[in-house]
Amino acid sequence: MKTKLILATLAVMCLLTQPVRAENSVAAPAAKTDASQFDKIDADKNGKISKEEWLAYQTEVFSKICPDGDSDITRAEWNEYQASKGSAR
Ligand SMILES: [Ca+2]
Ligand SMILES: [Ca+2]
Repeated sequence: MKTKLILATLAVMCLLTQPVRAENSVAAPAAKTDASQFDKIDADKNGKISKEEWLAYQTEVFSKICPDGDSDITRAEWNEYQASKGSAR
């Protein structure tokens, strides 16, 4: 009798852990995305992001947020960029 109770408890515990495993598998692609972003920033592909590579990347991002090229990001430009990022996902 006691063995059946233990087996039933283990079965319930296995069922309860299933959703946690599903969430973990969802997190894996996000880590992969970060790695591909690293590769994108690492322009010379030496496995390190130099300050120059980082600043070049940030300059590229700045240009995307500020398409009029006036060296200032207005709140409207920021909001438009954020909205475009949201729609791209
Ligand atoms: Ca590099
Ligand atoms: Ca601007």
